[in-house]
Amino acid sequence: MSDKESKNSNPKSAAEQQEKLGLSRRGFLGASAITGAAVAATALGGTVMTRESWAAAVSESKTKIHVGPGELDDYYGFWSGGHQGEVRVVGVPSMRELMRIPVFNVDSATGWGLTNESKHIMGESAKFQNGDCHHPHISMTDGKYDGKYLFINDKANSRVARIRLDIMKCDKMITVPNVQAIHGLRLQKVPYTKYVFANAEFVIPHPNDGSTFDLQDKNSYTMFNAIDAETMEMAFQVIVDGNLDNTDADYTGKYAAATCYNSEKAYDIGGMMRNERDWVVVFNIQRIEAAIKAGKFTTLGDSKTPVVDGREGSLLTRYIPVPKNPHGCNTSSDGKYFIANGKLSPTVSMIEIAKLDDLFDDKLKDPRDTIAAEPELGLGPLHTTFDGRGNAYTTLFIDSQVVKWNMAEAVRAYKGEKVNYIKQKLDVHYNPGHIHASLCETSEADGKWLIALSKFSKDRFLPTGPLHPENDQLIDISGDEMKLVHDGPTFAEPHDCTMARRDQIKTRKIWDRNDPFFAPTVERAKKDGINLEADNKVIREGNKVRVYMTSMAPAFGLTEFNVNQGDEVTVTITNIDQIEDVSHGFVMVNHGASMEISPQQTSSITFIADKPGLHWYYCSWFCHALHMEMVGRMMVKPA
Ligand code: RUQ
Ligand code: CUA
Ligand code: CA
Repeated sequence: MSDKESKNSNPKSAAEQQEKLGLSRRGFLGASAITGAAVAATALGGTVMTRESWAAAVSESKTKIHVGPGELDDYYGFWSGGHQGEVRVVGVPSMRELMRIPVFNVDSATGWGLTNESKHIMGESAKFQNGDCHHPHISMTDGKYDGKYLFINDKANSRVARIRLDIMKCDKMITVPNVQAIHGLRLQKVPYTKYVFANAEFVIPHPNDGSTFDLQDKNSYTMFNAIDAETMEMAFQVIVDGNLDNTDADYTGKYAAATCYNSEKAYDIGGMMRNERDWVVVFNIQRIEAAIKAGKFTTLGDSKTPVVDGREGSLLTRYIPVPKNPHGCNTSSDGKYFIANGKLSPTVSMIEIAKLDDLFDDKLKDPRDTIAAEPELGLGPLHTTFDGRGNAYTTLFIDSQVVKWNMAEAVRAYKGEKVNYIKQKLDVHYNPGHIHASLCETSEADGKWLIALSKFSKDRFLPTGPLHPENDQLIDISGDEMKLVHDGPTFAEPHDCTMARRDQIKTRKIWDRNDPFFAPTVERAKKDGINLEADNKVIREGNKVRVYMTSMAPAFGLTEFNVNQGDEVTVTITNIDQIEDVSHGFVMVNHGASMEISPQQTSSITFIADKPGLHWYYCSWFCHALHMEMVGRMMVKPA
C-alpha cells in the first residue's frame, strides 16, 4: 500500500487509520531498504509489529498518556537541545514541552546571552553564540535525585554548564582547560554529587602550540575531567590513553568508567576502526584524590588544575579491553555493572563492579576477568537503560530497535547455560541513539516509562522540507511487554534526556530578591546609591549611562529618558510585581536589546545609543490588558 492509498482510504476509526499507516510505513521502509536508497532504513529484522499490536498500541496510548486539561504530568523530563544549545523541560507522559532553558545558545525571549546577568554567568565564553549539548544529568545524594542541579556538556566549545532546578536557569558555566570537545558527562552518585565527570573526546598535542600535529606523539592525549559540582571549578584532570566517549559513575563512590573508541589515536575512520577491541578505562577516584593530596600532580599552561597521569601502567586507572568502538557507558541501576555498548560489535560488555577492587589491587591479572557477560543483542548497540527489575534495554542503531534483555540471564548464558536472555525486540522509528527509562540513573529505577531518542523520523510526521525533526518515542515498560505509545518530534538534536519524579523537583514561583543570579547587578546599583525596588533614575558617568527603573503591570517606572548619541546605555529593570506569572519584558526597538523580567527579578542589558532621535521601548511579555500600552521613549540627542 502506498502513502497515497492510505491517505485516500476512508478508515472508520482512528485506530484503523493508524494501523493502516503503520503497515504502509513498513512497506515504504522495506522498499527503500531493498533499493538501498535509505542508508538508515534497516528495520527489517527482529519482531515486526503486527496489525494487532499496532491497534493495541494506539488504544493503549489514549488511556495511558492522556494528561487532560489542567492535569499534571508525573515526571519532569529534561531534554538536551543538541547543537541548538538549550535544555527543554518536557512533561512525561504527555510529552508536552513545558519550558526551554537557554544555556549555550542566545535566546531572544529571555535575553540569555544578551543580558549582563547571563553574560556574567557565561564568562569569557559569552563570545560564542553556539553550543552542542548532549547529556543532561540531575544531581544526586545517596544514589537518588536531590533535585538541586542539572548539569550538561557543550561539545562544541568544551564547556560544562549547571542549571539550578529551583529557578530553571543556568547559573554556572565553565570552559574546561587544555582539552577539546567535552562529550560524555555523568555525575558522582554516591555519597553525593561532589564531582561532575566530563570526557574530553579528542586527542590533541600538549602544548597545542603548533610545534607538532602528530597524534601518535607521547605528548598527544586527551583528559578525563572532574569539576567540583558546587563551585563549578576544575577539581582535577586525568591523562588517558586513546580517546574518551561516554562515562558513568558507580554506586559506591569509588569508580567512574569511560568508553574509548579511538584506542588507535587515529585521525580517520579507517584508522579508528583498526583495532578489534578498544577499551573501557576505569578511574579510581580515591586514588586520584590521594595522589593530588600528596602533591603528585602537574599543571598545564596557565591552568592551575591538578593533572595526574592515568595512562597504561598508572595506579589510578585500569584499561579493560572491549569490542569494538564502544559508545554508551551505563551503570546498571542495581549497581552491579558498567555496561559498554559495542556499536561496531553486536554485543554489550558487562563489567562487574564488585571485581574492580581486585583489579586495582592486581589480584586479577587479566582485566578481561572483570567481564561478567558479553551478550549479543543485535546490530549497533549504542546505549542501555534499566527498569529496576533486572532487565536492561539497549538501542540498536542499525537494526532500528530497542532490545529488552535480562542481565542475570545474560550472565548465566555467558557461563555456558542454555538460556535466552533476549525478552523482546521492538521496532522504533528510526535508528535510536540514547534511551532512557524513568529514574534509571538512580537506585530508584521504577520501570514505568522508556524514551527512545530516534535520530531519524522520515515519514512519521508532516514533512518539513529536507531537514526532518528527530523522533522521541515514548514506550510503556510497566508490563511484561514494551509498548510504543507516543511519537514526539523534536528539533536538533536531543541526544539524551533524563526524567525525575515531579515530587523530586521543587521550583520557586517568584524570585527571591536576594537571589545570586542577579547579585552582581544589585551590587552595581548599590554603588550608584539606587534602591532597585523604588528608584527610577538615570546615572551618567562620562558616556556611560545607567538607567534604573521598576516595572509593575502595566507600566515601566520611567516612560522616557534622555541620552546622547554614542552613549553606552545600561537599562536595569526591577519587576516589583508580586503576582505569580506576571513577567514583563524590555525591548528597545532597533537596538537588538530584549530581556525577561519575572516577578521580583532584576535584569539588565547594555547597548549603544548609536542613532539620534526618538526610540520606543516596550514590554514584550503579555502582562496586562494594557500590555500594548506598556511603553516608553528613549530620546537620543545627536552628537
Ligand atoms: S552520545 S547517541 Cu553524544 Cu550521548 Cu550517544
Ligand atoms: Cu509588561 Cu507586558
Ligand atoms: Ca577503535
